[in-house]
Amino acid sequence: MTTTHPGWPGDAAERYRAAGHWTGRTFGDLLDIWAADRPLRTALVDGDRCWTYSRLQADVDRLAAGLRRLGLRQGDRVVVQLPNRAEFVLLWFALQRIGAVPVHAMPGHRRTEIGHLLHVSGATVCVIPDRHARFDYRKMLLEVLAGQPGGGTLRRAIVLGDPGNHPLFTAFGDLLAGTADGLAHGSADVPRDRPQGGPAAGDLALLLHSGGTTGLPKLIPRTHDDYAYNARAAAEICGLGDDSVYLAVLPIAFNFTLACPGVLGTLTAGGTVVVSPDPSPQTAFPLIERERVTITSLTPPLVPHWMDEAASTGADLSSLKVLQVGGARLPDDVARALGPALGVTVQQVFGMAEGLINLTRLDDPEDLVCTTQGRPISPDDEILVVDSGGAPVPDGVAGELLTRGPYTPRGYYRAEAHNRVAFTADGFYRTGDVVRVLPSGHLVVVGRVKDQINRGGEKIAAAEVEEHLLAHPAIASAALVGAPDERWGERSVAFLVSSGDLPGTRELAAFLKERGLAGYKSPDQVVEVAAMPLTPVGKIDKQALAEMVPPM
Ligand code: OOB
Repeated sequence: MTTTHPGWPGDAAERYRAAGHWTGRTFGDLLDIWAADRPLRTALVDGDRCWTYSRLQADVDRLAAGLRRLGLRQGDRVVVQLPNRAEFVLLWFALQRIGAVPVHAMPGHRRTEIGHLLHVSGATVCVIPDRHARFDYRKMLLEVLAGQPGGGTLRRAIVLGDPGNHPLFTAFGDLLAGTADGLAHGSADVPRDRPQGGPAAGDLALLLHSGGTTGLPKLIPRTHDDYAYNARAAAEICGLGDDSVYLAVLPIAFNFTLACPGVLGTLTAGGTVVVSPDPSPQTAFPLIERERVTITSLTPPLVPHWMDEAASTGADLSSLKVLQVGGARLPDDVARALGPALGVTVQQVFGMAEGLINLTRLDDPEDLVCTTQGRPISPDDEILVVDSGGAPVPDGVAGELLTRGPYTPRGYYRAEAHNRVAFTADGFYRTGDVVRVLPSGHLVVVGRVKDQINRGGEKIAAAEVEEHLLAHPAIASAALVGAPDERWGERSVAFLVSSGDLPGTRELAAFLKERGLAGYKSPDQVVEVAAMPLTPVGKIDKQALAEMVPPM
């Protein structure tokens, strides 16, 4: 037990080591092994910039040296909010080299989410782009700081692009060039700066944020040992090798894109990672053609766009062999149509930042691929399916999925009270997902018991949004529920009891934006009710509300 989060018990850790899952290597060690093994192979491509494994290692070392000169030390947390650029990968490994811990933020996160991540993690440094998708991240960060009495723990922000002239900001480019902050002893060809010591494989490697159910999202502590195994196991199942080319279209900060097998799995296998600046097929298809991409991953709402574009353009997608889809439920009929439409093998991915990853296998029969969300990637993933009283259900019956295993941490970061609810006494994580297990071990996701809306892969914690809605002067009571939706799979519907002139959907979105909430959390639909339906114990009856949603 560390002070910030519970670790795996000694006997479990011993088993995971003995089984060869945990290898005792940090991500810094791995980068060195890869660079020695295949120095001249291409590791990373972003537009017309390209890194061999050896150049990747050299740039990571230079960046790590720059970060150290900035004062970053082992164990420091760093909030990373970068779009899909090669610099994300360089920075991530440079932090690993130092033993500093990236705290993953999504490009869509705004003041509220970033403020929360900084606060919970106690990060001293934040890394942002200057502008991205018509949004100024520097301005946002200054607003976050202005809103933190005492300024919090943040000391420095590294800006990819133009840092402007605020003293908080340092240019990413200067760090890489060794010229940051007038630290003149750095130069473009600094020797490798590798102090003795450094992180151990059991140390914290990164903090992922959970989709959240109650209140604000929790942070998930992932270690070098567990996360490297996650990426390696997924890469093996996907048959990745040194001829694999992975296109990162979803945000690299997303666990799916980074490690399932994604960027890290591809690098583990000796392949090439190509970065796509956005997930549109108009951007991705030319990259697939030019770089001969073999595998990529999508969330379900993107699938129809990719299928439409494939039918209407002459782009050569013949190199693409595997298309992973996950993050939200892929409808069975879409799964069936997708393979033939793109000429690919479809793989369903049911994963979570908390750990457990399920994949359909590339040689699974079509029926399993199209109607299930895969099976666990590790032989040591433990699965329990329980009823509402916590008792195991008979085989094949739906119930809540509980899990523990070699890459599913035993608790959230700095969340002792919540951990007692989110995990069982013997360390199983309560996923909140309702599944059915088939005799083959494949899971079918049939529902959810957590108070969360999955809007096409983006998770919305109802409680968080409700709290913001209640801050509106015209709203007396608020409840957010999900409703089936053609485009998103699920949309968010706000049921509101008014205490004045009730705002419409647009007005509400502007109100929530003003409060610094990420845009995807704004309700898609607003429904006024005179009073909330209540359960026998007097709670808002969300099941009743879900049945009251009018068509949009
Ligand atoms: C992935 O991770 P998170 O942490 O954003 O969300 C996890 C939750 C799961 O508990 C489940 O409720 C839902 O997202 N989910 C799915 C699903 N994949 C995720 N529900 C139905 N079908 C699926 N295929 O979303 C994530 C992490 C790693 C890989 C892939 C997805």
